Amino acid sequence: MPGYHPYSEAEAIELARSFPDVFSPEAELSCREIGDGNLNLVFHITEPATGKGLIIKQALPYVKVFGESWPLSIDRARIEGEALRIQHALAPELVPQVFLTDHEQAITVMEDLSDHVILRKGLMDRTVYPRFAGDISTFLAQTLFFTSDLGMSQQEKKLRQQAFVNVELCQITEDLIFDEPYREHERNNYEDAIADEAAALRADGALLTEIALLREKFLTRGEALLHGDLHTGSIFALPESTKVIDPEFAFYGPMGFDIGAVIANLLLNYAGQEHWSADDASRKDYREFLLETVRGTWTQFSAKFRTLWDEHGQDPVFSNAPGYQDLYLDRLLQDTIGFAGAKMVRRVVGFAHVADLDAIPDDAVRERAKRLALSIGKELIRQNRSFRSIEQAIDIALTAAAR
Ligand code: SR1
Ligand code: MG
Repeated sequence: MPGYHPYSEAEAIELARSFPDVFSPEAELSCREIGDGNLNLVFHITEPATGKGLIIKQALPYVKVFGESWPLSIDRARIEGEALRIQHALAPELVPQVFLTDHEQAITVMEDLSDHVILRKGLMDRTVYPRFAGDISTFLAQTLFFTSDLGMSQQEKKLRQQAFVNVELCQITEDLIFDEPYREHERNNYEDAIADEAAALRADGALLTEIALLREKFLTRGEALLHGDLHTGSIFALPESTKVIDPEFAFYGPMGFDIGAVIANLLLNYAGQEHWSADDASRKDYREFLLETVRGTWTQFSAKFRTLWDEHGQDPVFSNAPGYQDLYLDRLLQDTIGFAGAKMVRRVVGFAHVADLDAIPDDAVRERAKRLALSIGKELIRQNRSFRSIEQAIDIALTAAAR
């Protein structure tokens, strides 16, 4: 990494000054390092006098939450910058604008979105996002369709796949989602209170087979350019706006992995609603909003994806084969459900968790919420290949919560 070094706040301010369209030359700027994810530095530079701001994100050469003994390629910053540009072109209202990428310093300079809230926090505060299902389904349909063999030149797609070979970040997913939770591993992380659940995962042959099938799909199916880590910490939201950030895990993979990530994280928050008393009417209301958003994400995605296919399909064999589109969408729903389940399980017993569950202060309630998340996740995994409708996922969540 010749020349690379992690930036100080003073260096971030200096870089920000080279954006005269945002800051005037004499501006008083302030800077805060606000990175709360697992991997990167994120500087928020603002000019208090005008309220204008910029975000400067820099990849560290190791996993920040683990330490320098877990090295990680900074090439992920190049991948993130390129993915953001492609996704912004396909869904301009839903992805921030990138102003600069510097591959040597692993830096991406982008639009300030600090008026938005990280969706995970918004959901934990029980904010209702009426636009979210519509927005995220548009993001998913546009980015997945137009980067796939259905919606772009199949020759250009092969060339693009080369630019998105993301070996180390994919390995994180392969290990943390499709391997470690299903065996004893030093990186697994669960409370003693649910050790029985972790042991049961390791002994559940039918579940292990489904995980093997999902792992195989993740490893081998280069269907579209994925975001690759589309959890609710990778989304900024307001009730009237949605912005998808952080595609450093981008690679060519199975479409259902992105759709499943959204659904999994809505359902993790659904399980986290145990925090509120069962007598609290707003717990029921908020869960209804979450399930409606799960339903809307899939139904609106599939309708938009079909329309794009009908209007912009590039492959006459695919477009002219009777029933092929239906079979494709059926299989995509099944993949989505399987990946959603795997993503729920890993957030309870694997290395990296979610605050929707971990931040519940009461031990007994937190344990109940984690058991609920596991029960929904396992059922999604078990049943994924027999799914015909998103309503089955809603029924699984309702039944598990009623127990
Ligand atoms: C080692 S990184 C842990 C997790 O953080 C990222 O956001 C991904 O979800 C990854 O699995
Ligand atoms: Mg991230």
